[in-house]
Amino acid sequence: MIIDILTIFPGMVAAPLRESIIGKAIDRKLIDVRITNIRDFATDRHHTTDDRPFGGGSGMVMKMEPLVAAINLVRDSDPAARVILLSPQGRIFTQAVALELSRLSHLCLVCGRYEGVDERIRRHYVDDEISIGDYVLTGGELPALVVLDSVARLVPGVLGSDESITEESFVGGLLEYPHYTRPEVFEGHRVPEILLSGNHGAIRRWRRQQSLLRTWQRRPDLLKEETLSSEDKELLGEAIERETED
Ligand code: 4GX
Repeated sequence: MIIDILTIFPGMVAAPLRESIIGKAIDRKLIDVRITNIRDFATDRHHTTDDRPFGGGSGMVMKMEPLVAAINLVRDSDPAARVILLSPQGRIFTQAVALELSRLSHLCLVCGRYEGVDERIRRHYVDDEISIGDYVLTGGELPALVVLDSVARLVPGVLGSDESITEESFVGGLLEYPHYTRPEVFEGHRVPEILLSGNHGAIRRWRRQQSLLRTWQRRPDLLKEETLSSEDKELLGEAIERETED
């Protein structure tokens, strides 16, 4: 998969991509990340990338010309590239969207700054607009990294067997069960006895029950989506009863 990132702060996206699993995926050529400085496409003496808004008011708007030149270079190289603008006005990014994007051969992530981009960019030069959530950031660079990270880990081969893809449990609508590792007792805090029992059937049931209980407690909105089996309903009922005892 090819992922282009168009930004006026290339250093901000380059550094995190060298680390960890994504860095390794790039080294292994499983993903090809290309970072383009939009400023390189500005043709004026000061390499200007922003301008004052028509109609007046405070704040600046990204200029059309350099941004369109950068987008066109990507499109000309590959008409199949999906050009995505990161913006608070986009559709909300979820695991389902990550899965959708991971099946594409080429993404082009456009990072806006200032008050945003000229409306004609959105309307005529991008294919998709994505928001990573309802809060305001200073630019699209961190959202682009969020999208890249979650999409890249779904590309076959990027995760090793030790970091297997567990989001079926998330796409499927439930939160993860609690995890423990050694030591068995830490400052008096014990690991749940059942995990040490060696009874794999009982462990599987306990984990499912914990997932159900957690989702019910913390994200009841997710539970509504999930159609629970009769065993799930029993497990959840029992856990809720235990929680609300005395
Ligand atoms: N999820 N921001 C983008 C500038 C901007 C505004 C409009 C294009 C169009 C954000 C988010 C986010 C702040 C990044 C405004 N660029 N992006 N920036 N939340 O808050 O994606």
